[in-house]
Amino acid sequence: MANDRSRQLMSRARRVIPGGVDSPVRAFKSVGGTPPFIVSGKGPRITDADGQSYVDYVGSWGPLILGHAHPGVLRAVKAAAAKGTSFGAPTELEIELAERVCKALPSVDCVRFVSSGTEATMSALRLARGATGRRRILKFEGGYHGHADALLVGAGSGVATLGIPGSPGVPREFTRLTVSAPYNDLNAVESAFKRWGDDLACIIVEPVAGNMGCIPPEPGFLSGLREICDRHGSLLIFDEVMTGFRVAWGGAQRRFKVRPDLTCLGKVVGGGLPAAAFGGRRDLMKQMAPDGPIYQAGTLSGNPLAMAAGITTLDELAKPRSYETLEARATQLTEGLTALAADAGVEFTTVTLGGMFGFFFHPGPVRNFEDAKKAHEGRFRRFFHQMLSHGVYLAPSPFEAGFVSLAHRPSEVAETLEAARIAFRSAARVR
Ligand code: KE4
Repeated sequence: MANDRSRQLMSRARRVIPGGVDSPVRAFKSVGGTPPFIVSGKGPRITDADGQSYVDYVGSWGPLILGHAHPGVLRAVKAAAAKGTSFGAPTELEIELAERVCKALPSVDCVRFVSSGTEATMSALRLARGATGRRRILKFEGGYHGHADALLVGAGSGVATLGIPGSPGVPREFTRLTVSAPYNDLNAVESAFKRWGDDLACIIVEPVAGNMGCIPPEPGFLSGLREICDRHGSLLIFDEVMTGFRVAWGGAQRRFKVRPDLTCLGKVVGGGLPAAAFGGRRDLMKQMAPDGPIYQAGTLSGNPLAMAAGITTLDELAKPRSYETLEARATQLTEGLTALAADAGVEFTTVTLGGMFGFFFHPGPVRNFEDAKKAHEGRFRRFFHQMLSHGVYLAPSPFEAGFVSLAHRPSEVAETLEAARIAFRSAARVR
């Protein structure tokens, strides 16, 4: 499929932007080829610079849960913009969105808006360390919480290991206080607490892992983390940047009935504009400046346009049956894919939670990052490009999740499955 215009744009972009992209995953390094430069989106579809349109299952990595250019969101953003785009002063719109977040997530008494998920998790970690007076944090291998230094930790191997820098430029001193354990492994977490328990400020976890493919928590995993934190006086942070308002109205904490001490939100909460948040117990949040001593700030935090988009998005999602519709659409897709993979004789496993899904070219089960890395990358790459050339836009990495929106109809899924029929046959030929 000719993507001449995107190729031209990519060579121009690379002259002034590293890798031609403002976020690495967009460069298609995991799958090869030139990424389409997108010019517009409408509902479940996006259109690229060569005029090719795609059924979109990335949705800007999660935020576009209502679909692209939702009329209500556009109206709200235009109305807010007509009054000015930013004031650096308190506005009522921030209260409106904060009240909606606190009502939807019972564990969140109080919330602060920031401009990215990275800022949300970075701030939540500082609060956990400041509130407990402890230095160490525990995360999970394959868990991604944005690119703050302490969280850019290479996956350790084996049980619980001390973090090793996951990127040049991150000094070992910055990751030595980060403990890393395999996802879904409570024994590893217990052994970490045996060794460092009295210095562990918190556990930060994606309650559904969405950055190593999509891996759900095993029964008892999240409640086990809650119990371990209570036993050791550590705080439990749910990074719901991806799962918040995605897997259920009250996020994964509502779906799995486990109450974290702090929650990070992003993506959906900003309705496609730059907004994220961290919040939780009032006794913790009141320690944030200016009420308390723990500092955090942001020029564009609570930006009125992003607040307007977030408010409209949450109000749409709050309508009856939104999550049943999202889950039904995602299930129609993953069940169809599973059947087609079987027809093509391809080992394949899928996960569906609310409007989020994932798949692996792997017989299953996929419990953690080690398992995910054993999936067949060559078949993923072939499948990805076959789907792209047949008008279906999936995440360009096997270590990402997929997203449906309320704009995806059964007809888009049927169109997707038609493309998948061909794509699986082609993938089956990759040994
Ligand atoms: P941002 O700083 O990208 O807004 O959020 C960081 C973040 C935090 N926590 C979780 C669970 C996340 O998934 C993310 C960001 N997700 C990636 C996609 N897996 C964003 C896409 C990108 O990096 O370009």
